[in-house]
Amino acid sequence: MDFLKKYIRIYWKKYIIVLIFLTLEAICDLLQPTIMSKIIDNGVAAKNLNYVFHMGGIMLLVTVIGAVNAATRNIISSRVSQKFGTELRGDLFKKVQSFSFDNINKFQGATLITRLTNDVTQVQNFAHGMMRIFVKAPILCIGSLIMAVLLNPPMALILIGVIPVIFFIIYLNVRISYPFFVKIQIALDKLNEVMREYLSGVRVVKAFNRFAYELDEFKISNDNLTNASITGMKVVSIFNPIITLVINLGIVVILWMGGIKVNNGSMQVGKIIAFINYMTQILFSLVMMSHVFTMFIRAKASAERIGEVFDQENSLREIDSPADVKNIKGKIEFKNVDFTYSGSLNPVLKNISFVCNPGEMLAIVGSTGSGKTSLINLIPRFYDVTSGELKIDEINVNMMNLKELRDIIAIVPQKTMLFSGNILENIKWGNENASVEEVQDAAKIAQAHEFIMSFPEKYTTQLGQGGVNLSGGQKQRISLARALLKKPKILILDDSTSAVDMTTEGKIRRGLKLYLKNTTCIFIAQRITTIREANRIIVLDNGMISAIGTHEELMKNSDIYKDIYYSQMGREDAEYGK
Ligand code: TTP
Ligand code: MG
Repeated sequence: MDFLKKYIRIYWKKYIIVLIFLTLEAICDLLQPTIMSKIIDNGVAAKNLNYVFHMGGIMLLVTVIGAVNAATRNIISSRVSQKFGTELRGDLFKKVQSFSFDNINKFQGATLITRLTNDVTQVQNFAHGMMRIFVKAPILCIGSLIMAVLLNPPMALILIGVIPVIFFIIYLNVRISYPFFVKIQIALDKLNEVMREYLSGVRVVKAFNRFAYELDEFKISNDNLTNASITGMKVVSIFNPIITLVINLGIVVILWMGGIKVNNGSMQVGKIIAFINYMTQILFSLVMMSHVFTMFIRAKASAERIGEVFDQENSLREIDSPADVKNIKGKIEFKNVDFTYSGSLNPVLKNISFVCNPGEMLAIVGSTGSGKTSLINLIPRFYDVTSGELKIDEINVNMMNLKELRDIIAIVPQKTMLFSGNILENIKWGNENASVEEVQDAAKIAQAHEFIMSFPEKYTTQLGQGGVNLSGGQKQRISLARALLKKPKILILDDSTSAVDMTTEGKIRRGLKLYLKNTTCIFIAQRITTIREANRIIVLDNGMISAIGTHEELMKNSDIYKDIYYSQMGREDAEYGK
């Protein structure tokens, strides 16, 4: 949990200030019962009204000082803990942003989100708790004990008998209930997971009428959470009354012994009341300490989960003095590249070697799962090659600065991803400083301009999360416009017109040809009409290059390519009546 050191360095001074306030607050609390006993014994019992007023004034003053202290301390501690939480969340988010795909894949499902939210809150709560009760409780406990001894040493013996018993009960309570609280946390995690999965897949759930199944899943998780919570609460509900019982027994003993002492004149009533007050303060502080302890255990588990994120070493190493990429022309070279996803045994790409010259248009075809997406993901270093070399203009991509490398590449991913905001903002991801004309030009090439203009709000049309209010083909075209606006040296299209009709695709192709004059373009496509436009075509089969060449060459010497061609042309001939 080294990551906490940073925040300790930042906040220790404020923490000390809080501690001073806390100590003053505790001292005020400790003085009150004694002052009260004096009022009762020397004022009320002796019928000395002046004394009552005088001491009453002092008591009021002590209370006011205590309250002012508490308020100030509360303001500081709330601010500090909130700031700490904000900073911790921010740092975590930054760390997660620096993650490679490999790193992210290691954290399954929603756990990164839970860590960023719930876990940070747990640690933050503990930090706040430390500034509220952590030091005050021991001071109150020990202080009350000292005050009680000063009041009447023989009676203080009762406390010395009662406190260890309470200590022991609290210890048992924590020991027995802690595992249940861990279970509650796990059940909660699971419930979140089911809920999130349902919400993200709600369309499919509805389409397949899987409500009953989802309901069952939810019911199981929900019941688990209920059971764990009930058992946890049961333990707490047994122990809390036992603690109260013990303390009340103590009070009974004090009253009994006190009664005898008052009767024989060796002790005054006020002192007994003060004594009981100190006893309850001790109880209160012990219970507080047990709360802090539970909070500590939960925060510790959370801090460990957060620490795991911070400890993740980025699987993409960056070198200290990266090569200059300013004059990159866009030649791409794969040299004996093998690639295996981490955690998997089978290589996805085997011995891939090819060169794509600057300005060339290279197509990749192959059946689903043949490794096309995996191959192009290596170019912007979404993943690192397992062995072999991947060079751009004779420079190994590992020698480049990641940001600079990704600046020269634009990619239209297979799975379109748009973000909340309007269309203009989404396209401008490609280039924040682009003018409206440039955005429109890019949209025109991507054949998006027309449909965007048909919306009532045109380019300022708001997109729902992930662009839910657009059709698949519309999303793809906006995603393409976004990449084109970047004016990259290397453009990568992963099946990015698969949801666009053939006529529109033809238009996009013609626009791209003009646009791409000085741009290297690698694209993956399924339709032969699209592929044959490329300067060269790679036929990928089961992670290996089975053939490479122009359309004409492949028609002569690649059986796989011929198969693809005939299977489609038959269909397209029919469609076009050729
Ligand atoms: P892909 O490279 O995704 O195959 P593809 O792009 O050729 O297929 P499609 O036409 O359907 O888009 O996958 C190749 C293999 O790698 C496949 O067996 C799944 C596996 N794989 C992973 O294990 N992890 C990943 O993140 C990806 C993308 C693929
Ligand atoms: Mg793919």
